[in-house]
Amino acid sequence: MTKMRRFYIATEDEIKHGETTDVYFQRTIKVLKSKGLNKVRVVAEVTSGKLPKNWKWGILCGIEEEAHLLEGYPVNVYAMPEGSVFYHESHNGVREPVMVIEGPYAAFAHLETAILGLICQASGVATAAARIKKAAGEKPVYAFGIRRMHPAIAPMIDRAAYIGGFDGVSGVLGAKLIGVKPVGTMPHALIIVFGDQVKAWKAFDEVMPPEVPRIALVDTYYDEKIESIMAAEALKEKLFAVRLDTPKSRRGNFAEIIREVRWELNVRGYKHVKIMISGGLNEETVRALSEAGADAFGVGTSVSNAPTVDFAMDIVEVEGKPKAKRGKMSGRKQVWRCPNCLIDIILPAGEKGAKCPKCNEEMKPMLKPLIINGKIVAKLPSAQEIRSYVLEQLSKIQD
Ligand code: PCP
Repeated sequence: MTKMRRFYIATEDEIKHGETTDVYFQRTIKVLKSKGLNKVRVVAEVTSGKLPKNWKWGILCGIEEEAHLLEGYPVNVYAMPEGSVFYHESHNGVREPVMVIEGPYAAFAHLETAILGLICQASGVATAAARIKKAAGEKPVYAFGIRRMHPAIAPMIDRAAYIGGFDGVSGVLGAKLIGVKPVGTMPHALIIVFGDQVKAWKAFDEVMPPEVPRIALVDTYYDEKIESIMAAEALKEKLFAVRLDTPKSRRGNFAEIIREVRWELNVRGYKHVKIMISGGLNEETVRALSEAGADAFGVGTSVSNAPTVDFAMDIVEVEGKPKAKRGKMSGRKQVWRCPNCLIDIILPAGEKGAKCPKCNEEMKPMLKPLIINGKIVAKLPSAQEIRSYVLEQLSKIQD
C-alpha cells in the first residue's frame, strides 16, 4: 500500500532515481539488459523544437538542477552555461543542442523525463521573463505569479523569473533559495479588513520596517485617481509608490488612467510618488503602459504560466558512429557563438571554430563540460551571476 502523502509531488530522491520517468524508459532498460546491450555507449543531445509564440530566442534555465540530477551517474555532460540565449536552429540551419549526454544509454534512460522537465518549464518561464524585462527596459519588474502554480514548484518559478531578468520575486522560499529579499506591496485583504484605505496605509507605514517601500494599493473601493491622492496626502514624503491592480471590469483605457494619476499627483506636488501596476500584464501591455508612465510592474500569470519549451533528447551517436532518427542530424556537434552578435554556427565536434558571418569576430564554443565521469566539474554560478549574464545578452540581442 503506497504511503499516503499530503501533496502529489515527487521527493528529491524520487526525481534523482528516475521514479518520475515515463514507464517506456524502464521497459527499454529491461530489454537492453536482457539482450546484453546495457553497456552500449551513446551520445544524446537535447535540442528545442520551434519556440513558442514565434519567439526567435530562448533563455536556457534549469542547468544547475540537471547537474544535481545527473551527478553520480556514469556519464559525461556538456551544456551551455545556464542563462545562455539559445535558438531552435543555428545560423547555418542546424538544430541547436543546449546539452549533450554521453555514456551507456541504459544508465540514464530512466532520467530522460526529468532531464527534459527540468529545462522545458524553467526555460519557458525564464524566456517569458526576459522578454518582459526587455519590454520594461530599466524599469523594475517583479514576479507575482507563484499563486498560479503548484506550491511545490514556486521556488523554481521564482528562480527562473529572476534569472530571466526580473528585479525581484514575491515568494518567501523562492527568494531565500536564490539569496535575495522577497518583494511585495499589500493585498486588497489588508484594506478590506481595516475597512478604510487610509487606516490600512497608515498602519502599514507604522508597522513595516524602514527597508520595506511604502507602496499603497489604490483600487480597492474608489477610483484610482482619488485613492492615489488620498494615499499621497496620508503618507506624504513616505509614500514610495501607488499600486494600481485595477479589476478587469474597471480597466477601460488603463494607459489613460495611469496618465491621469500621474497628472493629479504631479499638480499636487507628489512627483516623487511612483506608479506601480499589476494584474493581467504581459510583454505587450508592459511595453505600452511603460510608455504611458508606469514606473514598475508586478507580473504573474504570463510568466509563471509561460508556455514550455519543446526540448527533446535524441541519440546522435552509438559507440562513436554517427546515428540518428529521421529529422535529426547525426554525430556529436559544437555550437560556435559570436560574442558580439550572438549568432551561432554549428559544426561537427572536432572541427575548428568559425568566424562570425556578420562581424568576422572569432566565435566561441558554447557546449562546455558540466559533468565528467559523474562528477560535477563546472562552477555552478549563483542566480545573481546568471541574471547578470542574461541582462548582458539581452542588451545585445535583436528581437
Ligand atoms: C493579484 C496580485 C498579483 C497580481 C494580481 C498578479 O491581485 O496582486 O500580484 O496578477 P496576474 O497573475 O494577472 O499577472 P489580486 O488577485 O487582486 O490579489 P491581491 O489583493 O492579493 O493583491
